[in-house]
Amino acid sequence: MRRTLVIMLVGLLLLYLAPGGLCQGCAVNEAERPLVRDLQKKMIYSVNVSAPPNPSILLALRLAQEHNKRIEQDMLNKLSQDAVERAVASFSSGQVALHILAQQASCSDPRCVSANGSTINLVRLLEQKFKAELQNIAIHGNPLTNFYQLSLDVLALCQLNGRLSPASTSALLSPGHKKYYLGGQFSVDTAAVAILAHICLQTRGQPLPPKVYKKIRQNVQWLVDKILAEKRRDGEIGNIYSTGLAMQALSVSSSYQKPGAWNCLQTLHRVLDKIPQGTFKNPMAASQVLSSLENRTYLDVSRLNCSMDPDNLPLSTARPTSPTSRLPSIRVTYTVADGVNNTFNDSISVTVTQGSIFFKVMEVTQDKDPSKFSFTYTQSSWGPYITSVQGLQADNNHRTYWQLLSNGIPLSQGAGDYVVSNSERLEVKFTVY
Ligand code: CBY
Repeated sequence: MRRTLVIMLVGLLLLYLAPGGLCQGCAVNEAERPLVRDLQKKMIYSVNVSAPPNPSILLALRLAQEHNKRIEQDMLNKLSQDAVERAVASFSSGQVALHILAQQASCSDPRCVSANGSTINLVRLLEQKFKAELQNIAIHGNPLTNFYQLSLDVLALCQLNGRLSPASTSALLSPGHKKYYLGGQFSVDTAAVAILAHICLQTRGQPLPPKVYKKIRQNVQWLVDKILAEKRRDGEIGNIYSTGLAMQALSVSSSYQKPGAWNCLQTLHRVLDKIPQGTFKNPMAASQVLSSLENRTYLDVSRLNCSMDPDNLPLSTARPTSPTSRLPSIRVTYTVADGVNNTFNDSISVTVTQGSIFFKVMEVTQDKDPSKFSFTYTQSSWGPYITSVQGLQADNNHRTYWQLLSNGIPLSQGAGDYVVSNSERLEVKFTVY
């Protein structure tokens, strides 16, 4: 009797210490499934006819366990149409990569995407866009976009057996401050996607020459250690918005971690706890966290079998609407400042209704005093991205951007999501990253 007990305890201990630790079984249980369903529905309802379709959303829905086939097919058609119409001229390399992954996850061939009588080869297009990124690095020292997108590019090219040299790729994604740090802060998001890209290189295609194999292992070890160093006591890794990607990366790199280095279930529960608080109401945020809740990663897209999918996510036709009520006013101060050359620093106090977002404050002040507070923005997949204030433009080649702050602390949400509070000191500051 005692022997059986001892064997059972040893067994449990071994399970705990096994590579990946508690992560075997690090997915939601049936009781938690409604939270995942909630995220899926939010993503589906967020689809807006006037905004471009978002490949990250379809990618995440395809990696989920429950499906609504009609909606997924509809999204795929819209993405194909968008790719045919806009990809060559206006997609960044990372956008092409995400479109490729979304197509592959839908069991559709990214080399042959058709809509309205036209066809495009997204893999060839990505090869060209990736080349342009490398040329920009050679000329300006920076890619056209950033190392997050370069990692997405490598991941997509690797998964689709596109043209890619493992030797130069491992040099490209090797440790480096300018690659993996944004404004002095280690970018967990970037490192996470880089890990997925490296693991793909390790496991796909021809066996690697020993030197390249070693280099890849060194890169991954550095990236894993850096990510683990960003782990917080509450289970978040980086911040809550990088945690989903970090979970994907750590779950495919368990052989690089010391036993017990990461408690996957703690992180999973931290994320689940945040869902009812509306933390992932931005559909892009939801898309980046969903797959980790199902214990899936972007490396799984090539393994999906679409014909086996259940069609078991029914949706009510009525979209949820938020109640409208009269809200009290609040007062905030708003500052715009050139923190790079110190050419201007202007402040104003404004009144907005309670529950207003940062972007609203910017619009109200622009109307009040356009000479000081005029700004421009572009619509990104995350929402409005501020590109200039008082005519001063953010410039990727100079690594400048408009940083959002509250009471002197950089925000972890964009202008379209961050809800402001009474007597808050808001600032938009020209900064180098
Ligand atoms: N996607 C990309 O190219 C973006 C990659 C990313 C690392 C991204 C975060 C990570 C992700 N998971 O998607 C990223 N941000 C980058 C690279 C950048 C830089 C963009 C310029 C470039 N080189 O391409 C830059 C300028 C440093 C940057 N992010 C700025 C900002 C601020 C935007 C302010 C503005 N001008 O509107 C802001 C708001 C930070 C601030 N306080 O000013 C910001 N980023 C935030 C908060 C975020 C997070 C968004 C979270 C949220 N809920 O809204 C982020 C997830 C993300 C998007 N940035 Co950047 C990081 C995080 O907090 N975990 C590829 C494309 C195809 O989709």
